[in-house]
Amino acid sequence: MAQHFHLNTPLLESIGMSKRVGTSVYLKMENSQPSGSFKIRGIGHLCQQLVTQSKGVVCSSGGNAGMAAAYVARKMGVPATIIVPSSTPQLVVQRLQDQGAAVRIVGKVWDDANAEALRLAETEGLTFVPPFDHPLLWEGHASVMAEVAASLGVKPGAVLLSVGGGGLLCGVVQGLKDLGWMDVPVVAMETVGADCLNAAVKAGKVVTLDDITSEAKCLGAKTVCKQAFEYSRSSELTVVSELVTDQQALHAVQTFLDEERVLVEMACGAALAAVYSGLIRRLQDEGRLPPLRGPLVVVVCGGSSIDMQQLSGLRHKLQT
Ligand code: PLV
Repeated sequence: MAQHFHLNTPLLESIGMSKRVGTSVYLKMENSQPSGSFKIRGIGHLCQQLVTQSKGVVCSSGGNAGMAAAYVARKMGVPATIIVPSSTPQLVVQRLQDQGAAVRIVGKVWDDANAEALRLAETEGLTFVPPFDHPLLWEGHASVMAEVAASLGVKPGAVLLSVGGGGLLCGVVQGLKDLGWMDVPVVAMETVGADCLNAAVKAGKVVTLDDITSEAKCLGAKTVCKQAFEYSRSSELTVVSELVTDQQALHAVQTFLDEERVLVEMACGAALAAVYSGLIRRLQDEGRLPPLRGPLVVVVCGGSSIDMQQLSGLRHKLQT
C-alpha cells in the first residue's frame, strides 16, 4: 500500500464563526498536518510518484511547500534543497533546516526563487517539486474534500479557502468534481497586493503582477496557474474571487487565535477574514454568492510563517 504522509485532519464546528455567518461553519484543520499546512497532501502524493531513485528534491517556496517537501524527503530518505525568497522570515528558514533541508535564499519574491529551483533541477539532476502548479499536487490536495465529505455527511453550502498560485483551489475543485459536488460554490480569497487570481479574473486573462506588496508572502505568486484561472471562469463551477486587506487578514489571525486558540499565518488569515469581516454575509446579501444551503467549510490552510514575535512585528507594521 502506498504510504501516506498527510493526516486525516479534524473537522471542527466553530460556534464563533457560525454566529457571524448565520449558518453552521466547519473548520478543516490543515494547520495540524505534520508540515504545518495542507501542502503535504499534494507534495506527498507528487513525491511518491516522481521521487523514485532520485538524487534528491529541489522545491521553490514561500515557505510551506518547502516545509512539506523537506518533511516528505526526510521520510523518504532523500536530500531536500529548498529555495526561498528573501521575504521569508528567519523562523521559517530555521524550521526548514530543522526538517533537515538545505536552504538557499534567492531573489525578492517566490517567482525569483522558482527560476533558481528550475535551474538547479536541470543542472544537478534533482527532482523539481513545484509548490502549486502540477496535476499531481491537485490530485493529492483533493483528498481534503473526500475527508470533509466523510466527516460532514452532508453537502457543504460553500467552501472557503485562500489562493496563492492556485494549487489548493485546483485540488478542492478536483475533490468536488470527484464527489459529484460541482454545484458547491468556492470562495477564493487573496490579499490586496498578492492578488494574482483576482487580477486575472478582472483582466479576463492570466496576468503577471508587478510586485508582491502584501505581508501574506505565502500567497505571493505573481502569476496564478492556468488551471485555477480556467476554473474561475468555468460555467460549470461557481468560484467567487475576493480580496481582503492585510489589516483584515491580520485581524482575522488574531480573532482566530482568541476564539479558536490556534495560531495561523497571514496566508490563512485571508480566508478567515471572509468570515470575520462579514464578507460571506455581504456576498449573499448582494447575490454574488448563492444562499448557503449547507454548512460553510473553511479550509484552515495553516502555515509555519508565524510565531509571537512575527505576530507582534505584523501588528506594529500594519498598525492594528
Ligand atoms: N504557499 C506556497 C506558495 O507561495 C508555498 O510555497 O508555500 N495557505 C498557505 C499557508 C500557503 O502556504 C499557501 C501557498 C496557500 C495557502 C495558497 O496555496 P496555493 O499556492 O496552492 O494557492 C508563494
